[in-house]
Amino acid sequence: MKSYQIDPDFLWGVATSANQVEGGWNEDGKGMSIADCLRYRPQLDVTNYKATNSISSRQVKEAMSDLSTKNWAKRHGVDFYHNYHEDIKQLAAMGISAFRFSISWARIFPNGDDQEPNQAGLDYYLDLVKEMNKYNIEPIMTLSHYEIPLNLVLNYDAWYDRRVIGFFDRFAKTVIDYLHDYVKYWIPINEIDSIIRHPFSSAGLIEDRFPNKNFKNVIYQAMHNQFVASARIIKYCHETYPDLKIGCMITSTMVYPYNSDPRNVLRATEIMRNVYAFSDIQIRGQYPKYLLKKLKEEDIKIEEKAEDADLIKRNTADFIAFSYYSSVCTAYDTRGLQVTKANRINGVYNKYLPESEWGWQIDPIGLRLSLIKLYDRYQKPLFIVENGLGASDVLTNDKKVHDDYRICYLRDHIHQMLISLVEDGIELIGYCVWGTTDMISASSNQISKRYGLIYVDLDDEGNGTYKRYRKDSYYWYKKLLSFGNKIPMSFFDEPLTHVNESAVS
Ligand code: BGP
Repeated sequence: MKSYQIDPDFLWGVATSANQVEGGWNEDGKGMSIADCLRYRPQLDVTNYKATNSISSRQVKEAMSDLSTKNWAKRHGVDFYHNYHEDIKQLAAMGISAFRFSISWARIFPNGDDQEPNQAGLDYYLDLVKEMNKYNIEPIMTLSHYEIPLNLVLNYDAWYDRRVIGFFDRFAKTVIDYLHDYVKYWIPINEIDSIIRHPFSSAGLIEDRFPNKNFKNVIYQAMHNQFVASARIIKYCHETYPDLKIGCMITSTMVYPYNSDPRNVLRATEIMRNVYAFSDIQIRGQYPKYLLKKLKEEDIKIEEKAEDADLIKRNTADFIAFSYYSSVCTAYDTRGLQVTKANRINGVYNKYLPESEWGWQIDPIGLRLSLIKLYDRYQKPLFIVENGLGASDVLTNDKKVHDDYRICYLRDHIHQMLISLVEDGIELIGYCVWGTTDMISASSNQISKRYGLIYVDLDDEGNGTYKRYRKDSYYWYKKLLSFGNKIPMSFFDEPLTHVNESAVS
C-alpha cells in the first residue's frame, strides 16, 4: 500500500491562544488586557475588517467602566482557565504531539510595568505545560498573541513606546526562565506582520491617542520596537538555553495575479513582499532595501538606537512559523473586480476557488505554494502553526457535529503538505490545526465562527453550558494521527463517514 513516509519526530498538533480561550480575565491577580476591551458587535459586518479592527479611546473607556464578563467575549473565552486539564486530556486522546498556546502577558505582569511577576499566573502556566508534558505533548509557546496589558496602552504608548521593549523583555525572560524545562519551542510575537493590518490587537495602538503624529509612522515605529524586542529574546535564548528553538511568525496568505498580465504579476509580488519583509528582517537580520525605499518614499522615519541593527543582524530566528487559511487574487487596477476576503485582508475573487461562510477562499494548493516559496527564500525549517476553517457548526439533538466541510478542508490541506514534504525538499517541523476547542474569533469576537475539533456549547451573547462535544473532525484527525509516520495515500480518498461517540463528559 502506497504511503507518505514522514519524519517520526514530525509534530502533529493543535493551536489556540490565551485571549481566545482562557477567560478568567480578572482572576488570580490578572490585569486587564487589550483583549478584554473587545466584544462582538453584531451591528458590524464581520467581514468589514476596517470596522472590526478599529477601536477608539472612548470604546476602551467604555470597556473599563463595565466590569461584567458576559458581554465581553474574550473575558470569558471558553473558560479554558478552569477546564484546561479536561481539555488537554481530550485533545491528547487524539494522539497529538504538539499544542500551540500563548501566555497572557497581563496574567504574569498585570500592569506590564510591574517589578515583580504575579506568582499565580506563573504557576498556572507551569501546571498547564506540565499537563501537556504528562501526555508527551510539546508545548509551542507564543509570548504575545494579540494582547498587551491595557496599562501599557493607557500610561505609555504601547509598542510605539521604546520602554515597552524593556517591559516585554522582563516578561519574556521571566516566563522562559520559569518554563524552559517544559517548553522547547517559542514564538515571540504572533503574525508580526499583522501590525500593519490591525495595529490595536497586534500592538495596542489606538489612532486617536496620536493626534499630532502620522499614524502610519507610529505603526512602523512600533513594528521596529517589536523586532528589537524579538531579537533580544532570541539572543537571550541562544545564550542562556541553547537547546530552545525560537522562531518568527508571519501570516501566509497566498496572493495570486488576477491574470497573466505582467502588471498584475508585479502587483501580486509586491503584496507578498510586504509580508516577507517581516520574515526577511527576522531571518536575514536586516531591513530589505525595498522596505527602506518604501519607508523613505512615504516619509516614515523610524527612531532606532545605534545597537539595534547589529542586535537584529546577530540574533535571527531558528525557524519560520506561519499561519495559512486562504488565498486571494490581486490586480494593478482592481476597479470593477469582485472583492473577496481573507485573513483580515481584502483581495480580488478567484473564480477557481470556493469560499468559506466568512468569505475566505479555500485553496489547499496555496499551502504547498507557501511552503515552497518560504523554504526557497530562507532554507530554514518551517512550521505550520495555524491552519483551519471557521464555520457555523450545528450541534445535533444527539450531541453530534457532522463537520464534513472541516474534514474536507483539513484533509486537502494536509494532503498538499504531505505531497510537499515528499516532492519539494522542504524542512517542516510540524503542523497545527487552528483550533483546539471552539474559541472566540480574533477578528469578529464571535464564538459562532467555530474552528475547534471540539464543540463548545456557547453563543455569541455568552449564553451556554460551556459543555464540550467532540466533532466528526476530531475523530478524523485522530484516525490520521493513528497512522504514525506512515500515512496511506488512500486515506485521502476515503469517503467521509459519521461517527457515534460524542459527549465528552
Ligand atoms: C489568525 C490569528 C488567530 C486566529 C486566526 C483565525 O490570524 O493568529 O488568532 O484567530 O487568524 O482568524 P479569526 O479568528 O479572525 O477567524
